[in-house]
Amino acid sequence: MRFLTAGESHGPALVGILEGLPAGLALTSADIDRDLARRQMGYGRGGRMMIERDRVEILSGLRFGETLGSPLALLVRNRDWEHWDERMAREGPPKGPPFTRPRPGHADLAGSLKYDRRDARDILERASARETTMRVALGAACRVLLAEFGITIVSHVVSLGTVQAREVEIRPEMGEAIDASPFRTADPQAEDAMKDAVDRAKAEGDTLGGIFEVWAFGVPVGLGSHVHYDRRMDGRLAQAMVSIPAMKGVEVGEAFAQSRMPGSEVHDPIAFEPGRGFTRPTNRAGGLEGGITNGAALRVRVAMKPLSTLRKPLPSVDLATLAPFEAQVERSDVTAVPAAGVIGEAMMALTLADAFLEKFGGDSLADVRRAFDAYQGRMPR
Ligand code: EPS
Repeated sequence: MRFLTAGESHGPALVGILEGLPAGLALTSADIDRDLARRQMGYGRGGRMMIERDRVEILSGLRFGETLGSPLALLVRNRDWEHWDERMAREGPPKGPPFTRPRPGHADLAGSLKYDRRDARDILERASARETTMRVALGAACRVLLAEFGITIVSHVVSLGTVQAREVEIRPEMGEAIDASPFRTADPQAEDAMKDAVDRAKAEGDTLGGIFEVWAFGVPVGLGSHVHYDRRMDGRLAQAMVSIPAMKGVEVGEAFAQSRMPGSEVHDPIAFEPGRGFTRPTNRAGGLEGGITNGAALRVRVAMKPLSTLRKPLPSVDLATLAPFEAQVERSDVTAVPAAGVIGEAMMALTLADAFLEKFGGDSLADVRRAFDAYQGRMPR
């Protein structure tokens, strides 16, 4: 399976192509719109989220509600385009002032130097996290495939700024309850402190980062492989997660805490229960051993830096004059950690679906199911 996305934040639309889904999968635009709406939620977003109402248009790959095995092509229009059609015109002379004061922490400066652009808007329009809309749309289609095989993906916010949610056991059916929280936290008691932190950061013209966690339940043993570096599932998930704009760190399970513990307290003892097969009373490994899924739930944590667009800007240097200035102020969000968890789910879905089809791949859903059932049938029980 492979996918491509394209689109600028204030261009007419975002587009994506997902190639490799089997034929015969029941899929609706509502399946995709649900995740698009979830990505728009969360306390701390800015004015843009009041404008956009992300809805997918399915252009190809689907007929009478079933996938055809041909590329799935999706389109999401940017409603804000009507305010930007002149400044983002695809043809004709430039209109409007260029963006010349790069924001520290954003792609503005490195991108402008690399691509030899005088107007950093040429860079920031694509570096914008608006791009993740299409990842979420494509990931939603993968989520539908995974659900056919009993795999459920759930995310939640672990911390926002310095506010830490209490440790709560996450279960597959908790997705809706987590979505009901404006911070997408599984600990409602943390919400007031999170709101205070966002309100304070907003009043100070500042931004907040945080940590979210993505779980995948019902994952079979054997996705990914130990045999080569680029087939290891932990490496693939880390790449997928840190590729989300503003993500700077990732851990499988509780890797950083475990680095300070003795091995005897870190590794999960193995048991065998007739009828259930191999089991583990604990899941400290986060569902991965040797780069292979081990049948336990996958657990990945991702650290997001505070957004780099600050209303109280940091020192910067003008690209045109090379004189010191304060960075340009753009409309932005105070925090987007709750939405980032939804994007993390999409990257989990895209990565898992890819590995799942590598292992059980067939041209039709029925072929995939036969391969899956035969494999499960040979597992010791
Ligand atoms: C973003 C800035 C804001 C965010 C945007 C990412 O957009 P705007 O510049 O239009 O105010 O709202 O995120 C989205 C549009 C989105 O859909 O997530 C940035 O600079 O990265």
